[in-house]
Amino acid sequence: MRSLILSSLLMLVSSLSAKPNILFIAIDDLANDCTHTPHIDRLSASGVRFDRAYNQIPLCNPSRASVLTGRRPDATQVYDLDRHFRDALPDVVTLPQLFRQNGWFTARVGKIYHYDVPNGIGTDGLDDKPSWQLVVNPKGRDVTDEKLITNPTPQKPVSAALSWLAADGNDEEQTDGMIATEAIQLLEKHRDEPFFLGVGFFRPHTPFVAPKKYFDLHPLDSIRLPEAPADDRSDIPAAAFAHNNPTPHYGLDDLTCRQALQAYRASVSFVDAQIGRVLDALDRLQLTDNTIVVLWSDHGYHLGEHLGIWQKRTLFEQSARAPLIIRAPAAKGNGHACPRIVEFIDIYPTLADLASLTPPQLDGKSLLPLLNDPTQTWDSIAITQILRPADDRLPTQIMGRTLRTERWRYTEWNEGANGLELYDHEKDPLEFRNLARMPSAEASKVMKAFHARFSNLARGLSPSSPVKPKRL
Ligand SMILES: [Ca+2]
Ligand SMILES: [Ca+2]
Repeated sequence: MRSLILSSLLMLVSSLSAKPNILFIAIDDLANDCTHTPHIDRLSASGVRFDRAYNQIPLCNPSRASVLTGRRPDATQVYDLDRHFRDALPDVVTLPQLFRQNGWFTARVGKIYHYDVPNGIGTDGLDDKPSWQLVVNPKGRDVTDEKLITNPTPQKPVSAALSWLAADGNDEEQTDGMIATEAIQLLEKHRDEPFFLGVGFFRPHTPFVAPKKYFDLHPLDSIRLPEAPADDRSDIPAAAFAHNNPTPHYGLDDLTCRQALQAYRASVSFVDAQIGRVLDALDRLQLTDNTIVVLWSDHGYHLGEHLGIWQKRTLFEQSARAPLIIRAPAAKGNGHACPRIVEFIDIYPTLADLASLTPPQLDGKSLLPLLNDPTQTWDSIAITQILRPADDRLPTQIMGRTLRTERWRYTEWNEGANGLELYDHEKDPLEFRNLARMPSAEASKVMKAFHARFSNLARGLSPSSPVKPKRL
């Protein structure tokens, strides 16, 4: 009897000490549909790829602040690049901080919180000290070679332009190659204790810098810009276009845009190879079976859609949606894609749930049921927002909000009837036809119901309750 009690106690202790590791891989400005990414594909094939995951605000700093606090932008009050979430939420417990408080070793290499790219590379950026026990800030020749970078729009800094460099030298001389090397060293050093390791890659954010061999994977004659109807822009509200990039294709010709797209794709393949190195190390060190891997981009990315939108800061599908893969060891859904609507604020509660930690107040919900059954019914909607500062084009500051269900995208720009957008993803997945301009009876009904959900949000209620129209 005594030995039975003792063994039960031992089992309890062993289950309590079962602390899964977290490998938290953040990529800056990764578009949803990329090619030549064998290592991200490998992770997808062994985890759950979320094909309808939406970030809360498609811009580096505010999106990262939202993911890492698990709060919507209206709680963090971070809408732009220069503000820290602790200004509004001084005592918030961040995702890595929760793990740190519960005995995990927490470390960051590269960009997890916001950095100005490329100027902030090698510094702490807009980091959060309570989150980490250790931080590493590599800085490679992509920064020192800045004078070699091609920038076809010299009036814009390389951080905001479609700028690029097919670089000499090997992967490990670039910042992202150094980040993989440092991450592997940390895995080797800390393999025997529970860890939360944030590995944040700076590419494919502009300037699109990658070693030359990655450009060869994407021959220029295979690169085409996305197509759209000639009158696509006629039904899009003015505020829907990013205030800092209102000119189609930056005024660049087709060849220059295709060169930029080639460079972007090369940067993605370069980052993918670095992710492969880290995943290989996880296997080699026999950590794979006890490590949860999360891969995410801070937002999606435009590559010329709608006759010339590039980068981010829009509420269209390409920007509001973003890559998200979660591989939890033993999750029954591994190897499958999840078609359900999820939000980036769900990442924090999911990881807390997987590690049996009690999180503080959060705005999202755990995706654990979807990790085990990715196609199960999931009653959820996604909300994404963006702030447009007042300028010559928009006389007043505007907060645009968009809502996504499995069928619809509905957007309000606070500009009256002309500031509304509704797209039917069953018939129009590229969002060419704005049904809000001449709404049918069905479209009017849908918009009314969705407007009520935004009102809920403004009143501090969950946007999914209590208005629940059937089958929208
Ligand atoms: Ca970004
Ligand atoms: Ca249109």
